[in-house]
Amino acid sequence: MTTDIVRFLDAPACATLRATVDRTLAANAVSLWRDECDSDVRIYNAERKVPEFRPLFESMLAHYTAKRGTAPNHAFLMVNRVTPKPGNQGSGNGWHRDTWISQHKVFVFLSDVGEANGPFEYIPGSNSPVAKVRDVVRYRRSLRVPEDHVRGPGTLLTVTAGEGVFFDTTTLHRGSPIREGERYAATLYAFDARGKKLQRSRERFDAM
Ligand SMILES: O=C(O)CCC(=O)C(=O)O
Repeated sequence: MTTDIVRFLDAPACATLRATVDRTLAANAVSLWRDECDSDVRIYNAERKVPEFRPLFESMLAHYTAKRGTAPNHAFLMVNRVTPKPGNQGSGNGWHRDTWISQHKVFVFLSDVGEANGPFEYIPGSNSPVAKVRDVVRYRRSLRVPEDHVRGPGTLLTVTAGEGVFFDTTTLHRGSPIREGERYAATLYAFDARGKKLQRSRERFDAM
C-alpha cells in the first residue's frame, strides 16, 4: 500500500496555523468537539469557521482529486490539537476503519510528529478484501477493533511539520496515544457517495 509523504506547507506556515488553532480554541467562539478526556479537541468544517485554513483546504482537496482522478461530492476540513491526558486513546479514539467499502482522507500534520506525540499508525494490508471480510464477521460489522486484538506491528508515520499523506481509511488505523508534547493536524474528509447516503453524511457533519 502506498503512503507517499507529500509536503503541503513550510515550517513558518505551520507555526502560523498552530497559533491560529490555539487562538481559536482559547476564544471558544466556534463550535468544537472534544473527546472524553479532553485530549483531542477538533474544529470540524474549519475551512468555513476559520478562514486562515481555506488555502490549506484547497490544496488538500486538489491533492485528493489528483489521487482519485475525480473530485469528491462533498468535502470539509477537520483541524485538531491533541495533548497528553491520562487515559487518552489518541486522535480518532483507537483502532478503527472509517468504512468498509471506499473512503480516503488526506492528513496533513502541522507539527513535527515523532513516536511520543501521537503519530498516525496503520496496519498494512488490513484494507485487503480478505482482512475486511474476516473483521466484518469477527466484529459483527463494527468498524472498531479492540487494541489487544490488533496484530501488529503497526506502521508509524513520523513526519516533520507540513507533511501529509493521502490514505485509504478502510485500512485499520489510529492516532497513537500521545505521551508527551502536542500534535496538530488537518484532515480532509471527502465523500464520493451520492443520493441519500451523501445527504445523511452532509447533515451529520454540517451540524458539527
Ligand atoms: O488523526 C489521526 O492520526 C487519525 C484520526 C482518525 O483516524 C479519525 O479521526 O478517524
